[in-house]
Amino acid sequence: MKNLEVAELLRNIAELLEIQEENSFKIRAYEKAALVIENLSEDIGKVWKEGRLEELPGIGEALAEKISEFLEKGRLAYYEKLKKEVPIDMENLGKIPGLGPKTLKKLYRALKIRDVPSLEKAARAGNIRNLPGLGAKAEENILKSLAFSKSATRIPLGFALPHAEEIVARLRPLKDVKRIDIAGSLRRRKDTIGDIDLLVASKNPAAAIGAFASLPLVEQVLAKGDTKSSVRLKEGIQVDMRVIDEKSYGAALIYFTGSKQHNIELRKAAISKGCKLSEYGLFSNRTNALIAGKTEQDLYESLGLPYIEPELRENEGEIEAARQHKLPRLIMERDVRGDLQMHSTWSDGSNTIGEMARAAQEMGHEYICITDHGGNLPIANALKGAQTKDYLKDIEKANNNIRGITVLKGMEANITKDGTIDVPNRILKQMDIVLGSIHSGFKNPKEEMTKRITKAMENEHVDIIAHPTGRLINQRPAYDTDFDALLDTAKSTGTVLEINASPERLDLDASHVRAAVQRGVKLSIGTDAHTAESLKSIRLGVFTARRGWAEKKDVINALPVKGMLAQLK
Ligand code: DGT
Ligand code: CA
Ligand code: CA
Ligand code: ZN
Repeated sequence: MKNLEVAELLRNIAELLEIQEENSFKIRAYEKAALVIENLSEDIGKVWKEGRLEELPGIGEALAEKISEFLEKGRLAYYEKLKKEVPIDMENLGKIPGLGPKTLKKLYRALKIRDVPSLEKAARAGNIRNLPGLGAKAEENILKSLAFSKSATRIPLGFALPHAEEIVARLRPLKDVKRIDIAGSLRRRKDTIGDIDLLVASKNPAAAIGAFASLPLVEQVLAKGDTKSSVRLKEGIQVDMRVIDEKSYGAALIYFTGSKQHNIELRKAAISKGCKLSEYGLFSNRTNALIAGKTEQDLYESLGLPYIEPELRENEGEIEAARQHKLPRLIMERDVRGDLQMHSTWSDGSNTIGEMARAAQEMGHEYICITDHGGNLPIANALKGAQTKDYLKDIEKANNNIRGITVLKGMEANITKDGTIDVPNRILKQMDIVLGSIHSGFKNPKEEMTKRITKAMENEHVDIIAHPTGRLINQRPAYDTDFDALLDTAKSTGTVLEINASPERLDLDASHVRAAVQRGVKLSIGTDAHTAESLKSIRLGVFTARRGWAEKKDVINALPVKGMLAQLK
């Protein structure tokens, strides 16, 4: 789909027009169209081919013509002309979070900043803090944003995992592969990964490596040695594979799972016991004998520790907790009994309520909550007040007709700029679950964002704050909030915070989950699925919960339906 590309084009045009101080109606028209297309659930290419561009809200003849030209030719003459007129590299500077055209214009006038390198140079040199209206805080934010843009080359967990699993599934049956596991940050279920690491036990490393390097998914073999190889997949991801003898497999799995910091701490623990730890095993200093190495359990045990789950291995207190036998009993995929956020054809989803419910029932869910968009969100085809009755009837119908699953009535309502909910209480009241979420105004100052969300939490109808930080992995950083204040209000109002399991969100992230768990704030896991297929991403939410040290008791949808509903306001 070219939707994001077209949205970016329109947004770039809006920014260029703003720098040129064009008429604000014109600028807003481009911005609005960008938002519409970004949130469109169908392929813009398809809409164009079917001649329906002008049916989209906010897209008139002139815009439709420009979008057509871009889709047809891959470029837009009007945009190229604008770019030539403006000496600033908006395409790249505009991608840096928090840098709007107004700021860029200032930076250009004062410091001749026209591209990313000149921006970085000026920020590092401390030249930005002295500009009127910018200051030290702005300079710091610019440096942070530059770091964010650089880290955006990492691969989202939900994209990498299926590729790794496919490789494992192809190699596992081979006779030269005795054991195989995903290792590295992917095994730790980090939200983004640098590369995929695989570990194999084999008596014939050459054969295992040969099979790996000739997999159909492989685009290029980057390195091929006796016991290790690196390849690049057609999807652009690098995969490192290491082959090791079975007697060292557990030690190697610990070593290559990492994190590096966790390993360093384990090595210290080994030294204090008069031993040496490497990827080959735990050895006695005195006799050089192998003490443990075949399994991870043996090895942790020999270090005087219980087994530590991979998601916890970040050297963030897990070794200390293990020593004191205070490790959490992490929630598991099978503990989750339902999915608390999804959309249907009643708003911007692609499947009917019945199709969503059937797919969820097949996955083994005991219940789901349909949470179509309500309120003032034309881009997501939000439900109008008058549709509520039929919407709820449709949910009831699915609930009655589909056996083995409870279908709950829900709505995802917007938190407006001042923190009110843009759906009337008489409608909210009819729902089993109301999600409150932010879909606009992401760049408001910290105090305002915090106020918006805490005010929404104080609404007696809002049960869950959906995607509470608004981050989109690699695309948009979390909006600025006082997260401790959010936790305080969540706690005092009994509002649940969502772990949005959608592969591009994972919001809350692990560190926020951990803070919520410590504060005793309850969590929910929801896929935010817009298709039946994406219901499967529920596991990404569970992984994130686990990385945040969450137990079954912390997550409301690990409860049976009655108990879960009893946890709400
Ligand atoms: P990534 O790929 O950037 O998301 O992060 P990781 O953790 O997967 O790191 P990677 O792929 O460089 O290496 C995989 C694991 O191998 C890492 O988690 C720990 C281990 N490892 C790599 N280099 C070192 C090292 O220099 N010292 C120690 N102790 N372990 C290492
Ligand atoms: Ca890695
Ligand atoms: Ca690696
Ligand atoms: Zn949403």
